[in-house]
Amino acid sequence: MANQKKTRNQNISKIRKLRKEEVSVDSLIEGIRQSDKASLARAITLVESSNPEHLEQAEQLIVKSLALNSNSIRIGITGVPGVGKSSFIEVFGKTLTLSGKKVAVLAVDPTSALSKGSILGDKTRMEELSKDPLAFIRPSPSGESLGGVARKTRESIILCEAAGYDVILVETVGVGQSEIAVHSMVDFFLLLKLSGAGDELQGIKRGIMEMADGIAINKADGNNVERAKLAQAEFARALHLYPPKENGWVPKVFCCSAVENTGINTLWELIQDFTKTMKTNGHFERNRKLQNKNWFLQTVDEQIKVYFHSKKSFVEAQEEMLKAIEENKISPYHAARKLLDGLKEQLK
Ligand SMILES: Nc1nc2c(ncn2[C@@H]2O[C@H](COP(=O)(O)OP(=O)(O)O)[C@@H](O)[C@H]2O)c(=O)[nH]1
Ligand SMILES: [Mg+2]
Repeated sequence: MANQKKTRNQNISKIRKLRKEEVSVDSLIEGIRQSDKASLARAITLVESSNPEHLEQAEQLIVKSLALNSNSIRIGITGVPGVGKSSFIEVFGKTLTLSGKKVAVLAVDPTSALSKGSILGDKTRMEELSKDPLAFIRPSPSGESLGGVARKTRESIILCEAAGYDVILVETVGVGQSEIAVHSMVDFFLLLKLSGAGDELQGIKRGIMEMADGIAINKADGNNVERAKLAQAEFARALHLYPPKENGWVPKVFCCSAVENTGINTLWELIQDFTKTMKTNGHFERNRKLQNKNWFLQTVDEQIKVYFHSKKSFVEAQEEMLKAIEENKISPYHAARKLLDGLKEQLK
């Protein structure tokens, strides 16, 4: 009995807390305009929520945020776990805030729901930045799929921009497909690498060299400096073998160290040079528009899938086909066609 009462009281206090937390979209937008971090954090929580009641509010927040002008630069940072991304962001972020820039740090880590480790790691690695009034740090949204996490992060970028953040840094875990997702939401994509035992290009993920706008050989400090320089030369040579990018940009390689705070200014100059060049030749805007169009198309594809898989008749027809395939009565391709022809009939 006592336990039941306790649970009931807990539930009541939860409901009260939720009610208290409810704030209107307009007051949140006002807070965001004034760059109030608590309002920004709340808005992001709404965007991340899977509660259908929050969906509409989240959409309104995004629409209103998009209407606010922004002149931001979005930078993606990738590299294998342990390469030093978070430490790098701490030092890079501090350099930017010292020059008066407002910096938002977001992360895409679809594994974060499983292992809370990376979030804790980031907090300790970004100790100074997390206390900085000009910086806003938000750990990766949790979500069951990379697609879900990516959507939430994209929308968080828009909210941060509405709150006046000039530089948006998006860290990826550097495993699986998360780089591709982050690459599709940023203007500049930075790859962090370590100098190894000589053959630097071995083991590098396919496609990642083509995605990078800059490559930083990290931890170039102590007795690692020479090796880092050799790696830099090797990467520079390798990059020459790639066909030029459509936007005309030639990716650059440089050495850096978060411990000794070297190479950080080189990167910032590189990014400024990149932004200026891309804005002049029109690729900056073009790329953002292309990203938006791709994002739209991808969402439509996903939603179509979700819609059909939620339909009983579709699931049943699929089961039927699976059974026929199991019994060797139909070829997989034929079965797929038959199933889709049935759908097309229904849509007519
Ligand atoms: N020597 C050296 N160590 C570094 C540097 N940056 C990070 N580290 C160390 O590398 C480890 C991983 O760093 P972290 O920033 O968490 O990497 P992440 O997993 O890519 O975010 C930590 O032990 C850091 O102290 C650097 O510039 N030089
Ligand atoms: Mg990290």
